[in-house]
Amino acid sequence: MNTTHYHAIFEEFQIPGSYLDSRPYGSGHINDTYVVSFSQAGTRVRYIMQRINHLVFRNPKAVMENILRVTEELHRRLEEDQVPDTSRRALRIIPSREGAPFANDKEGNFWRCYAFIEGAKTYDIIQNATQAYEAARAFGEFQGMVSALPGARLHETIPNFHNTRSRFDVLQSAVEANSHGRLKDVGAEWDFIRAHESLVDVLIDLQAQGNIPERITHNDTKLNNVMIDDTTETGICVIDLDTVMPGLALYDFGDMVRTATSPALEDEKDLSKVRMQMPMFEALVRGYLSGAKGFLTEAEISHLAFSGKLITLEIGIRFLADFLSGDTYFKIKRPEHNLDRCRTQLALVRSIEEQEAAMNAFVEQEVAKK
Ligand code: ADP
Ligand code: GN1
Ligand code: MG
Repeated sequence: MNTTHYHAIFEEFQIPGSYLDSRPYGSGHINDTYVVSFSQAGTRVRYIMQRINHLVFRNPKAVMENILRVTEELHRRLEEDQVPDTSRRALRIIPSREGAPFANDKEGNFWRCYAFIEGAKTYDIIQNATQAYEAARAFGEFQGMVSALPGARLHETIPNFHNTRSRFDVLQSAVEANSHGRLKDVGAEWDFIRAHESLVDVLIDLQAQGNIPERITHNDTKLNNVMIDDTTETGICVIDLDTVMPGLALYDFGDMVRTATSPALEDEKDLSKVRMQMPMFEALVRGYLSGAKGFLTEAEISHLAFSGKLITLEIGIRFLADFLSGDTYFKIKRPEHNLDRCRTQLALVRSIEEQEAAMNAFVEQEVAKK
């Protein structure tokens, strides 16, 4: 990062002490994230500074309004429940000098600043079943803690974000447009997705029939959006709150299955490494139910395994649509990056299908236990 240029933005926030240094941070696909250090009475204190991607989030003010409400509610609940170490258990927004939850730079970009959660990390690949359990418990508890958020309905920061029918239709249009001449490279992937088209309406129909309720959900429950404490290995803090908005609980569980059951990276080229590992799924189910069982309906519980398959298919659809449209949405580091990502998703869908009966049997058995 050009520190001379960005130095100005640090000064817009209520951060005491003197600036030390900064560097790009994390492996998110959307925002630009930096870790920034300040010297405060001789101590190095770190912050996370993020430029919100306003091509993805068209209304950054609405995003920050949501996040402010949600983080205030989380801190209130944590304090009410007298949970120890509350300052590390929910994101804390550092306000701008004007008292806003964001600041603008000269180009009109929106920046925000969070206190850095020290002594914890995020993982791109699951290391063990304890992490799966902890991530799922943390996301489940998160849903519980924001369920009674007072005030108006949250803004939909990205409309139709998990509308799998509309995601499918967008891909179909990208196939028809073939704007970058890439359709010839994706025949097998498009065939696979087309053969699975009927899946995309299942949750939408269940919601329309009143069998699955709208809730406040996180909507981006990637494994690397929960911080795991270095010492205790507990899921200490749910982060990346840009997409917290009305949604279905199953979107959250499904994305955990997508990102926490396979031992391969999302962009792994060797597809033989991609697989749904049953012990990780079992840990996710146990962790999620420990945090969320109190409020889940029967229809939600019976679609836990299905949601993993659906959300993995959905993200595969999104990666393929972005590849066909010239890679305008997800950050890429190589020409076929989005296609590689799509392929891992479809391989994981296959692996889930092979084990879906066993996954469902496990859920039933767990629910019957308690
Ligand atoms: P993106 O939307 O681009 O995924 P995230 O908000 O997830 O951005 O941030 C990217 C990475 O930065 C995270 O995966 C995490 O490792 C790190 N990170 C974000 N917020 C914090 C924080 N408050 N404390 C420590 N690390 C953080
Ligand atoms: C993006 O921001 P990040 O990297 O946590 C994306 C998710 C996708 C994910 C795929 C706002 O998540 O929806 O599932 O990439 N976020 C947005 O890795 O589109
Ligand atoms: Mg993230």
